[in-house]
Amino acid sequence: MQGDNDLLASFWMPFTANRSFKANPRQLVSASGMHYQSSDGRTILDGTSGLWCSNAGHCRPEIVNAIAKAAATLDFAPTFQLGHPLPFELAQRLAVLMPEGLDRIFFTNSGSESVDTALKIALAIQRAKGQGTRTRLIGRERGYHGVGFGGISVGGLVNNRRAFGGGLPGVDHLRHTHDIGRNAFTRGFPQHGVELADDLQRLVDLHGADTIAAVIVEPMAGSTGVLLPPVGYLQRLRDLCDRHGIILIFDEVITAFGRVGGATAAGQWGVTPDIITMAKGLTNAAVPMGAVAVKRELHDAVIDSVPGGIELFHGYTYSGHPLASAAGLATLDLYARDGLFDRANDLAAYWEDAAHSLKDARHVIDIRTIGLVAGIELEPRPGAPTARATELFHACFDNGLLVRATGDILALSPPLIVEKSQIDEMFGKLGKLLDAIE
Ligand code: PXG
Ligand code: PLP
Repeated sequence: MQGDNDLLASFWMPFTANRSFKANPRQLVSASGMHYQSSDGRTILDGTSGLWCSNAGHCRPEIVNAIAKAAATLDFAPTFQLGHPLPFELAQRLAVLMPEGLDRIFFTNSGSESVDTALKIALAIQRAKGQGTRTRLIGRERGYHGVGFGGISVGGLVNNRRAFGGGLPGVDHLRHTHDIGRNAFTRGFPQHGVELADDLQRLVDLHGADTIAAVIVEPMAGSTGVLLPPVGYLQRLRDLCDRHGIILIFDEVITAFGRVGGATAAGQWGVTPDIITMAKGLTNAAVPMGAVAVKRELHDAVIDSVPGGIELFHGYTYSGHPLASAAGLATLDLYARDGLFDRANDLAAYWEDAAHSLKDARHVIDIRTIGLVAGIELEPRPGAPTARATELFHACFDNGLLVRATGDILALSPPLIVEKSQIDEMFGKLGKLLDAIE
């Protein structure tokens, strides 16, 4: 017999301990602004913008109405060899937010698709420029680039890789930049570690620049625990890529749309890559959508390399979907109208102080913040790594606060509409729960 009488059985949940969830389910049933409502009737303060994505807060009427209107006007139209107005408008608006030069936009449905798209575009660019021997892709340890085969190949998380075979051939990795020994409790960017960018030079020396197509990094590694780039690191990567003809991709699925105080980390931190991947905050997560921004001359190289017909054999049925495009336009309007990127900047110092108030709390071995994101690293419980953070995640939820736990790190990334009193509430609760947990 198909199906099951047990309502929870059929949904194979993503990145979830399915058995323990289904034994003790925690469900969210509605949301508004800074809060979720749980199925047992409690109000939960959203310390993580869902999964780093609802940057303008939940169920904003402007976005809801735009989606409803789009659904009733043009529910779907192909973008293969046909068009409809909304994605053109959104691409043009998005281009304005990108760093100078990156004004050609490809639409996807997620961060993972954006990453695979960016990697494929990088390969196509090299080939179009007569550099077809450049097929090698470089990622970084502790990088998270989603779950497509491209993304897990350049990604640097063993759990996301080991069950799934060898991945793409010819991939290599830079070392990660996380160094608590030298950088613990630094405010802002860590002082130590710029030399780790020279790993790219080592890979050039090892493999030959003429085999390397692209390097992809998160400007700030989000999901592996808020790992900030050492001072000078991103610029040095940029310089090495320029010297060796390597395409630099910034994966800004988390950092774009205000998280670090600007439209992109690239713009905010003054280092311009060749390609930027985005998703999440693009539509405030109200409809799935991702995007890839590409430097105009690199885009043109691909277009001009083909005498006629389709230039890039790539695209998704839902690239530029009407509902997603409408949600994106309404979201960008909200960010601009409410000045939410500036708000993140204005609140950053308060946020940093609030996070660092936990410096002497039990178990805490490092605190890192930038913009409206914080990583709080805990001493692993002896013999039970990750258990402490996982228990804290559950304890926070039971006490009305949503945080993320990754390894032994707690990550907070609230909607950019957060109030100071809610920041106090978040770190106040965390402090008490840290005290209470073993
Ligand atoms: N790149 C980066 C930098 C990401 O953070 C992806 C790609 C993949 O995006 P999609 O939309 O395919 O999930 C991400 C996603 C967490 C967490 O708990 C982080 C992500 C997703 C889910 C959970 O830190 N990042
Ligand atoms: N699989 C099959 C059989 C398909 O026909 C398609 C698209 O037409 C896909 C996968 C890809 O789906 P999407 O374009 O939504 O990524």
